[in-house]
Amino acid sequence: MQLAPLAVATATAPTTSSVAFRPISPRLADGETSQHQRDGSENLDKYYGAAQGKQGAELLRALHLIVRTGHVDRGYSQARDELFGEVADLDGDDKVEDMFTGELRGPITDRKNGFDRGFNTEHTWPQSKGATGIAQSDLHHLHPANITTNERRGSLPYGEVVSSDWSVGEGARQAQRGVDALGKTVFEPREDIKGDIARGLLYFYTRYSQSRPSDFTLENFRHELPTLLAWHKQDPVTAAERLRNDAVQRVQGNRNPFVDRPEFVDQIKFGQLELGRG
Ligand SMILES: [Ca+2]
Ligand SMILES: [Ca+2]
Repeated sequence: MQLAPLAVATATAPTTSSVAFRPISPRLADGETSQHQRDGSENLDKYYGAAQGKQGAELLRALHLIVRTGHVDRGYSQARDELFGEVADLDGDDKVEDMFTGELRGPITDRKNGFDRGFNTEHTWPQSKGATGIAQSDLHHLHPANITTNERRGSLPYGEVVSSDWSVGEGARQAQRGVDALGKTVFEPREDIKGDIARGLLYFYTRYSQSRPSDFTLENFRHELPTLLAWHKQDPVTAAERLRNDAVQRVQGNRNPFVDRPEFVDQIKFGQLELGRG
């Protein structure tokens, strides 16, 4: 089903901006729980109130309005500093993981010393495929990454490699490039990040597929979607991912619904959506 034009739905935008998320310490103490756990479900029930009882494209549109409400563009430089200094270092030990293999490096406290230690910022939805403007600095789909590995990924779709031509790391922490079962060149990261990537990309589609930043294309997403739905199940949401969602919300003012409510993925029925042009 085709989504209704955004302008129609805007008039009935939910009042999600009135839901206050209590700011918490940027550095979490040992054993400190996420806001999700600490506040119970009441705040999240309010945040997702307009999505209640909806399914399919209707649910997708409700979530689009929810996640764009209150979303502030901090700018790309500031966003990357927040990424390296806080969002990717919630335990505050100044060590940051390469998203692709889980390799830890430090001390890293901002994008500059991250770069000095060989890490830059991976856009899981590539900049060349539409991560531009506010989407370029949207932390829900950004992760610190080893610069060399990130170059190998380039703007390839994510997928399951069946025949590899390049790899780094071992076992469950291996990242590799190669062809998938359909013969397309894809990039496969370590196991533990697969669900995180899936939820980030499903968020990106929900957030931007109607507003369509410049260069926006569904070229990768169309190919990735079946894999992302599998990865979402295979690597379910962890406490660390919920903490990250809280941290991103503190920085830019919106949340990833698929981290808070993993069941939304099934309820939207992504596989049955008409993804639209591009
Ligand atoms: Ca850390
Ligand atoms: Ca994970």
